[in-house]
Amino acid sequence: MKMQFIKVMFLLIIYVLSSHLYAKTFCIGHKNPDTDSVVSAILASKMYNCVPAIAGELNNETKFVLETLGIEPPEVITKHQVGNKVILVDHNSPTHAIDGLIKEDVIGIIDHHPFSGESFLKVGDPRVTHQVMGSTSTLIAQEMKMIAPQNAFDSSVARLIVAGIVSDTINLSSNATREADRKVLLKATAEAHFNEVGSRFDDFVLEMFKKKSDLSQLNEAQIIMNDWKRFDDQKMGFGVAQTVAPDELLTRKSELLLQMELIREQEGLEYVFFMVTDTRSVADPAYNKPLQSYFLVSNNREATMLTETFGDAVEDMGDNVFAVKTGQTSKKFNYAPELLNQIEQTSSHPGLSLIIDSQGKCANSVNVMMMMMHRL
Ligand SMILES: [Mn+2]
Repeated sequence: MKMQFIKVMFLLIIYVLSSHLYAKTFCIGHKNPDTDSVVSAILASKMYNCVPAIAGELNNETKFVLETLGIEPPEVITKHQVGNKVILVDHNSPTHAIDGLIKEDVIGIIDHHPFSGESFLKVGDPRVTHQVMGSTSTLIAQEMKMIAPQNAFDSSVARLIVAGIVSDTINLSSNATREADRKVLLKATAEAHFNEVGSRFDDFVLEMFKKKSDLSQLNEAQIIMNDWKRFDDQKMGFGVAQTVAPDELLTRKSELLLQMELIREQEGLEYVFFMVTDTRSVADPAYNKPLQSYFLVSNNREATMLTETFGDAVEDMGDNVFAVKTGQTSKKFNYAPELLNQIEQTSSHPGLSLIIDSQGKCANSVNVMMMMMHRL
């Protein structure tokens, strides 16, 4: 109870600070914004009197969410102006934040990702709200309830909360899901009144999954970097595509593999991972495969690292596809930290050696190099 009082007081202080002291305060999500990060920025803006902002273009899923709910997309900011203040939502470190951001201008962080040494503020700092759970939207929804426990969510706020949680937790199927996510989603769904926007919860969720899966307008580099994080310390890049139609995506495998090598080159990375999560079972109960993540592997370096990290759980499915059968789906809580940990412990990187040979399109490394050079 006492902790709760302190927390409420802290939230009020941040509110007052953000509304009076500074010329402009933004609540902003991470680069390559996803639905949770955009929704969190909008929700935070309602609590802290800050301007909601996003650090890049909206993806298909988020566009659908905002259009359906009749909500204006937040302002896009890609470069920080020193002097403006920011509350970071859904991220905590410079690698994932807008360019030019300095620690002195960060007045708060609300995030569910793990914190590392490079984070702008530390867990335990009163300006930080951090809890391990499935989405930042859950975290902010909890804070809203803390301030006004007896009030129902405004229906438009409730719909946003639903979208943020459903997106980040794969509708509560991801192993990153916590009890808090279930509780808040239940409450928000009851208060969302989807009929007011001509929809139903189930249809809305299904359409979100379909929109997330629609990668047809993107080229292969954009697909890999659509949901992408860099981890500078270990020179690792990690992209994810969640799709209800993995077979459709795999028809573009040769080009995806090639692009992974190009990205390694262009971004100066040692490791490039691209994970495809088959979410069809969530959208289609008759589908007989479980929620499962696969890695597309273009190079022996990643193949070796996957095997060293996940051991017997790794299955080489052939043709550059590796399944990791740990039952996990979460990049931020499982795959990224475990791979980073393993890379850190590896004294020298295994040599680069291309294993792209699917469909004879890039039959040998000379061909691949020629194709790469052609594209540069
Ligand atoms: Mn998130």
